[in-house]
Order: sequence, then C-alpha cells, then structure tokens
Amino acid sequence: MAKSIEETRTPITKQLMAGRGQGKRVNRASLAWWREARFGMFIHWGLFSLPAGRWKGHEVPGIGEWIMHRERIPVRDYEKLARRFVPSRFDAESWVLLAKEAGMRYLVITAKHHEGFAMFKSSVDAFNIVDATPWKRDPMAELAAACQRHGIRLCFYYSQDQDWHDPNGAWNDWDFDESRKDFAEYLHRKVEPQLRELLTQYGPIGLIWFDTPYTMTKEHSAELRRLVRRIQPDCLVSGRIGHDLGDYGSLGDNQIPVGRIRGEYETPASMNDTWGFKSGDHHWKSVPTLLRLLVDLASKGINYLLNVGPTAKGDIPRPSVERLRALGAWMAANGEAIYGSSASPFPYELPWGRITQKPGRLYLHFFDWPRGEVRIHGLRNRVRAAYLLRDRGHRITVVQRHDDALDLSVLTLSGFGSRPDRYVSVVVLEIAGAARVDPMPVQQPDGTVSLPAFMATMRGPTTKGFTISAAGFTDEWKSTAMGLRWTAKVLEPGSFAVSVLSSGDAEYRVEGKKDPHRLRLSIGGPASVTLRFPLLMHDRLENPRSRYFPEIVTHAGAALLPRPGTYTFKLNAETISGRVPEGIGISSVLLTPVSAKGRSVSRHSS
Ligand code: JFZ
Repeated sequence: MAKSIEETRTPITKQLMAGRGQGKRVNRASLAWWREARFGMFIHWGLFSLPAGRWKGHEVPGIGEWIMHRERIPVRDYEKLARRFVPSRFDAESWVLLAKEAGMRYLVITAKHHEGFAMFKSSVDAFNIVDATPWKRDPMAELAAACQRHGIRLCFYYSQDQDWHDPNGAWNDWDFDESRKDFAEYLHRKVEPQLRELLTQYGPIGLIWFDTPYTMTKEHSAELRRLVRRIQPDCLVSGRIGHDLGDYGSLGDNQIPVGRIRGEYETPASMNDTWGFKSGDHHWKSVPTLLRLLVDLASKGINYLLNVGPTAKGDIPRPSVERLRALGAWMAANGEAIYGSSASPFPYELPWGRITQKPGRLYLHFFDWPRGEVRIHGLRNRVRAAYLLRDRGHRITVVQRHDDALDLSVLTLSGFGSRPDRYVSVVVLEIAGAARVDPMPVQQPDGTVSLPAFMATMRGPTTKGFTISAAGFTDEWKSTAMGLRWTAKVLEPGSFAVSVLSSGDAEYRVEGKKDPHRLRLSIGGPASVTLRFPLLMHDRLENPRSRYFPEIVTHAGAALLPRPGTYTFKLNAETISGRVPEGIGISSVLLTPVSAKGRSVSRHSS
C-alpha cells in the first residue's frame, strides 16, 4: 500500500492532483500578503537531519526526510535519534535574517514531517523536541520571535496524513497493520490538538502547509480547514489539505507550467536533490538557474518557495547561504519587478526571457541581454517610455508599427547598451492603459511557432474529464474523438520542422515504444498539410523548467507554410495505445524554421 516517493513523482498529471487548490471558499483577502510576497523560504528540519541520508553505514537513495520510510526503520530505533538531537548552533535570528537578506517575505518550516516528530513543544504527544531531546528548547518559539522582529511571516508545514510514528497515522506498514488503522482516531487525538497548539502558541501564522493527503476523506480535510479557520481566520491552508479545499495549489518540486495558469499557485523548490539535509548531496542548482526559476514563476503568477535543509547542529549549509545571498543581491536591485507583480499579459513564454507586470508597467526580464534589437509581437498598448530598471536615465528606443494584413502589432526595442545584471536584466515599459495582448499564438521573431495545449480549443467530449492540467499538459485524452485546435499567425513563411512535446512519464518511455499513440496534425489556411506520426520518444529535453520533469520530443515531420497568414492546426488521435493508460499528455506543438543546419528543437534554457 505504501508508495515510494518515486511513485508519487509519476505520472505528472496525477501528482498534481495532490496539490490542487482553490476550493469555493478561498480566503481571498488573506491571500493578499502571499500574492504580494512571491518569494518564501521553505525549511525542512527534523530528526531526519541527523542521519543526513546515511543509515547503518550506507548512503540511502532518495530525499533525506524519507529515510525512515525508505529503510523501514522501526519506530523504536528511530525514536532513539531524539536523544542525540542537540542543535547547539541553532540561531533563529540568523535564519530569519538570511531569509530577509534573500528577499523572501515568508518562511514555512516543518513543524511535523512524515516522521511524526513535533519540532515544537507539544503537550499532546511526548515525541517532540522539548520533551524527547536533551536540548529541550522550542525552536518555533524562537523563530516566531525573530520573524516578528524582522517582518517575516511565519508559516508551518504539518504532515496531517502520513505519520510513520503513530499507530493510526498513514503509511507505516512495517510497524503497524494498515488494515487495523483508525485514521480518525489519529486525526482527533494528535493532528487537531497539535494544530491547535501551533495556532495558539506562536502568534499569527501565515499559512499551514498541509501535505500528501492521500488517505483522507473530504470530511477530514474539511474538518481541518474549519479548525484552522476558527482559531486563526486569516491563516491560509495549502492545496495539499486535499479535496480542493486549499486556498491555493502547490506544484511539484521545481515545476514550472508551460505558460500562465488560472488560479493561485506556489512551486516548492529544492536547491539540490533533497529537502531534508543529506550530507552526500552536492548536486546544487546554480544561481542563474534558481534566479531564472524565480522570474519564470513570477511571470506565470506563481510563488516560489525555495528550500533549505539545515543540519542537525542547526546550520544552513554553506552552498545554500551563498545562493540565497546572490538571489538577495538581485532582489535588492530588481525586487520592484517581482513583489506584488502579476503574471505576464502574454499567456506564453517569449524566447529571450519573461515578463511580469504592474498597473501601467511591464517588466521585461532578459535572460539573454540583446545585442541589437528585440521585436515583440502582439502587444496592443502604446508604449510611453522604456528604460532600465536599474538606471532610469538609460532610455531604450521604442518603435511601434502595425501589420494591417495580419492585424499584428510589432514593437521594436533597441539601444540596450551593456548588460546591467549578470543573469537577468530588467527593462521597464511604461504603457498606456491595462496591458492588452493578441490572444492567438503568433510566430516569434526567431521564426518559431509554438502552439501550447493550454491555448488550444479543446474538441470532443470534455465531460469525460479531458482537460489541461495546471502544469499545461493534456489530461484524460483517451479517445479519438478528442483533439486540440489552434489558429496562429505566421509572418515569415517557409519550411518548418514540426515536433510535439509531451510529459516524460516513466511508463510512457518504456511501454510507449512497443505500441505508441498515433496522432494526426492537419494544417489549414493558406496551405493544407497533414502529418501522421507515432508519439515516439526521439529526444528528451533537458528540461529547462526542472530536472525532475523530463519532456519527450517527438519529431512529427516537416511542413511548408508558403505564405504569411493565419493558419489553423488540428491535432487528433488516430489510435490511442492500450499500453499507456494515462492517455496522451502533450504540452505543445512546436514549429521550428528549417535552417541550413536542418531540423532542430530549441527552447529557451536556463
Ligand atoms: C512532499 C513530501 O513527501 C516531501 O518529503 C517534501 O516535504 C515535499 C515538499 O512534499 O512530496 C511531494 C508531494 C507531492 C508532490 C511532490 C512531492 N506533487 O504532488 O508533485
């Protein structure tokens, strides 16, 4: 019954369900601070920090805080860790100051993770940091005081469903008999009283980050929501409370949707490959990767909850500190473009970087600083002024024209000079009125035409659950009656290589080879072309969004689009493979102009 974390990682569309948020009674007014913040610190700290990924002399694979589950460590043995847990170097002040220096506005710390150990003083259960360790301090009280001093919102992660220490908690099947568990008993005896402690002992709490609601009934989730609401009406609850009862949704680790998404989301992100400290994990993401993730997420209206895993002594690892300081230096100069910003008015990604906005202003975040000019297609507002965010005196030259045949606005920017920031440099556009953008996909100045699934019109029986997931993939596409349809503007005609991007579920990579889905792309308009192709894996994109969610590239063939104009693209299934039960999970169709180099798939990488 218990699943490994690897299983919880796939398939992509299913795992998102764990984080889906937004019930009908969302705490809208209380979301205001969270939307303004955009950037928070996640802290995974617990008894698991002590073995740090090693058990009985060997390195344990997987994420560090799962060591007890992974090794099936008996409760009696695991409990002994508490006697050695003495974080003598813990300093709440320095953690909170680091978050502040990084430009983070809230902090979410594991008050109780799946191991069941309360990292706070609890009179409900003796398995807590004050009663079970020689250290005897309550770090949550110290963090609460430091957060108050420095204007950081304190929030708690609380594993309400999995509790491997409790006979009636979920997912410990090595000590306890799953068939005899009384989950409600655990909920009422431990979870609810501990939540009451967390909501009464530490002042105002920004949110409770519930997680992995795999065995809870809707009534259980509703009960927890009511409890939080009753004690602290302004405290938010994460989407992983289950059953769509959260105030916002959570995506997967480092996961970035392909475009703008509806609703409120947050992406929790690890800096290496673990949440809880692992002494052997040195696979750190680079500063530009982390920074571009922050910007990419903000451009889609998503919060970034970046994790640190302190050691059992209480130190935040050096590589994390260095990275946070670098992000903080960028935020100090460019924070205006992040805090309180909203998603880009463009629903899709632009080739050179990302956009955020505030009323009357667009912030262009360049990942690649332009040498010559940059063209932007489809912005309908008049641009009043353009300048560097870091230097308002440095004006950018603006030319705007309208292509009447295609009904397309073309904005050309030039005079960029030298790059103001190393990894991401921001240009401000002051625009007249609320931002307005062509709703239709349009060929980009680099010649590519990208048709994201989330911009398609969905055809067929949508009642059967056919939908686009929050991350931007088709879900429940299991019938040949279902399909996608786009219209797109093409300015520079020619030959194109056509490819399809789909989600890299492990099952698909193995099983899909033998009996792939078969698709048909029909192009209409100034030309009529039909491509029929199997959804095979020809390439795997080193996913610029996240190392954890690979995307599969299928080469579908070539198409000649002979004239400028508006084309239609219809994607249908000719056969659905019985070997891939999750159906067709595509994120986009991509047309790349064929250069002398032949076909190529490129996507902006960070
Ligand atoms: C969960 C925990 O199991 C893990 O230990 C860590 O705390 C992480 C932040 O959250 O892991 C998940 C749960 C759900 C998804 C991904 C990781 N998901 O839905 O993509």
